[in-house]
Amino acid sequence: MLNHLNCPNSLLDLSTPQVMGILNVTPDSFSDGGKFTHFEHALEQVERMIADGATIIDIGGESTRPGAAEVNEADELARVIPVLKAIKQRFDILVSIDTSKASVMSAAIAAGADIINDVRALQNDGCLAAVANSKIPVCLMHMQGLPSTMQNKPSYENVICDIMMFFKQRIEACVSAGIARERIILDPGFGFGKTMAQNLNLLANLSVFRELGLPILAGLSRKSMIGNLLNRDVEQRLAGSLSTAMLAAQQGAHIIRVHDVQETVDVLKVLKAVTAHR
Ligand code: 8Y4
Repeated sequence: MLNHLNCPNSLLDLSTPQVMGILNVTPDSFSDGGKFTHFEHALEQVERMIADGATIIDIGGESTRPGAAEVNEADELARVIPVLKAIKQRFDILVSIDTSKASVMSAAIAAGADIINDVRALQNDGCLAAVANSKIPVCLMHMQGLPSTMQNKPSYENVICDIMMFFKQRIEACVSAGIARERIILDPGFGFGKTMAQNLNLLANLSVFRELGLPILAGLSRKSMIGNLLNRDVEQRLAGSLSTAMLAAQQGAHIIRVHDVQETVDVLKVLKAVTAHR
């Protein structure tokens, strides 16, 4: 039913799950030790992710891991915009910008961003208007609480129903602000204010969100739920991450956000080959 996402300058095929490669440009990112803050290294990383089969590159200049400090606007702009411009100049690839600040959204849109990825689902001041003033799609992610405190006693009546209600409210807010429904991607926000049981429940029931008829994005790569489940440090979570990618895709996720692009693309090829024989 959902066959593509309409980005103004190109159509993203969603008939088969797509891989979004993570490019971190935060100096304190504990996953990559900060080495990608260097511009040239960031571009090499992008080139490799494209060669490995990523169709979207997600650039984040604000660390949203639990307990992370907030980043000021000037630093975030300085980290994200030059990398965005260089990628759009050198490569034919969709770029999403992971930000919750209206000023960064507007600057990124002006610099050629294809998608806004907001873990706060456009709830900060000016964000609805910033996206409404463009033609590009937006990913609305669910988070309970804020990164500094979100893992301290997350609580839901029913995690699936509560997130479904949140999606319906945010879709309505977007449509009222002038963001067409066709421009919206939904993401339940694995690890963002959720216990292990709530994350597992979400992954087991991800297909429920298909009833909203919008593309679904899932981000589980290297997250704590995998580390805690398997008792693995962050650099030893590849097998766990790949299994969650397979599960999410099998439940109908359209976009999988990952660090390990080559391995995830292989996993999705296997799924696609088998699905063709159903
Ligand atoms: C190791 C490396 C352990 C990274 C944890 C992490 C999502 C997202 C993030 C997501 C969407 C992260 C920006 C958290 N997660 N955006 N962003 N969906 N749409 N942690 O799940 O990757 S940052």
